[in-house]
Amino acid sequence: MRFSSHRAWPIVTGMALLTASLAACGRPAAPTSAGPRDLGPVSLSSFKGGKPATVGVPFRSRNELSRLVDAGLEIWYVDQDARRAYGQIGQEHFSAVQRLGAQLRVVQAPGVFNDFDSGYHTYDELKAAMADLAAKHGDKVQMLDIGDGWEKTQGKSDRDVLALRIGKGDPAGKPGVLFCGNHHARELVTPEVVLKIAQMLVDGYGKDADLTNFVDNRDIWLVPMVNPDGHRLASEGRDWRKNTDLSHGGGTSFSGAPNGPGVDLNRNYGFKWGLPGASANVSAPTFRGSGPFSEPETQAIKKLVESRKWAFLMTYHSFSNLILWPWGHTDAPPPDNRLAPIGQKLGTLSGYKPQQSVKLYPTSGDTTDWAFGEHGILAYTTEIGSWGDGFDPPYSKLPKFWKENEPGARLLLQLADNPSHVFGPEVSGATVSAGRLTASAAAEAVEVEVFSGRAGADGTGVKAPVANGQVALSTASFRSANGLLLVHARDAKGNWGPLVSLFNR
Ligand code: 0X9
Ligand code: ZN
Repeated sequence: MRFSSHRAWPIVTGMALLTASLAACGRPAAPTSAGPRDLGPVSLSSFKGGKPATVGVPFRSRNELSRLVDAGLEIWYVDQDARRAYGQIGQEHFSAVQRLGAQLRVVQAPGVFNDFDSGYHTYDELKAAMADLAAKHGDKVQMLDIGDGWEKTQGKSDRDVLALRIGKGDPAGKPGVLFCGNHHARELVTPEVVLKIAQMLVDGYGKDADLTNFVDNRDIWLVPMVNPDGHRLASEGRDWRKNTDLSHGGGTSFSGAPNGPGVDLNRNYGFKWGLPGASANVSAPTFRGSGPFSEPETQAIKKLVESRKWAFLMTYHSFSNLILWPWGHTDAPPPDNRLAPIGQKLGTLSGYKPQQSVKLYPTSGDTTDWAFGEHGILAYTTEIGSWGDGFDPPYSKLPKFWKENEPGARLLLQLADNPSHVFGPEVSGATVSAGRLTASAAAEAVEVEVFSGRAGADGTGVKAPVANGQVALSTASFRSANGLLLVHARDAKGNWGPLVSLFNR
């Protein structure tokens, strides 16, 4: 049974609960510092029915890890402290990895493969849910077709890369924020989380002051399913990662998943494309494509990104509970001092580990290196879920993943009008009562300022001093159509902090 498409949060039936708890019992424990359970050395008999083996492998250096990836090891999880990588290897790559001298061990596979729980949206259901949001909230939500899946370009199927654009009024000049999901087909949680952001925004409009500010004063784009053709295979229970482009070779069969034809969309972006950290082998799970942006799906994102200016891009993946930022292709620190501190905040809010992405393993041609390297967009990857969750956790875990990721999505929307606000002091507990705004401010705050309706340039608002961490000011003179007040604090060095919204009522 599938739940009706417009209801992304199905009422959990008794049966679904029972299934979820059974699944939870059968799931192997998340890796401890000792890692997933060791099941012995890898041999040819580890590839049961020609299927890839789940493996662990020690490595000494990042370059060594890179060489293993180039030889066909697909990494899912890296234990940096123990210097062990865990993932999957297909039989066809086994000898190449062995030739590098790697000590491959079979380990307990992650998660329970649920074969696409009925709560997850198929492409058709997602499209219907997006259309429904646009139909019900036409004043603030638009659904747009931003490009084709590869199959559509061949007349083989009809799947598009679909986007929601959320914002009220003329978007010109408003800060742009882009959220993407599902570059990798089997990472099932990721389109759901992006759809949840859209639902949060429309549900909270007029009720939650921050969300009202975001809808009124941001140009928010959501592309929940960048890889709709691949997702179809995943929704049929296949362990698929890439798109389904057959034009580069690699055969026509998807039964050797995740090896086989298709391009890794997260290696196909045109910045430092072709450097180590992506495979030139068509059948490998990290095949980079025949050239930068060889795929219609990445072309769709390129066209969208190049259509306006953006403050942030967030792309959701699974799994490993990580927050990652550029660079992924080099150890060099990224030339923007805001990337790391905002990434650290995202880490604190989600409970995930924040790090520069190359520290996980090197990649070239990924979304965030391109968005940042080519366009200066502050771009992040979030890897949702633990080893125990795998790529296909029970749908009943969605509320947990949303709880972990909602605050980070809000942070990016909040900072979008000036990401440097990450360096300033925070304001908390702001309320308006009987015509007076009161709030607390971080210890280093010396002054606050208030804007009405939408934020102005730093330093141009109505000022009030901070005394003993407290602020009080009359709101009688503030009037705006949306009833919003926006308040933030400044430290003695002149750094203004993030703007907090509240209703002047
Ligand atoms: O390898 C990827 O594309 C991402 N991980 S996943 O398991 N979802 O496939 C991570 C990309 C981030 N970039 C780097 N680690 N350099
Ligand atoms: Zn991924």
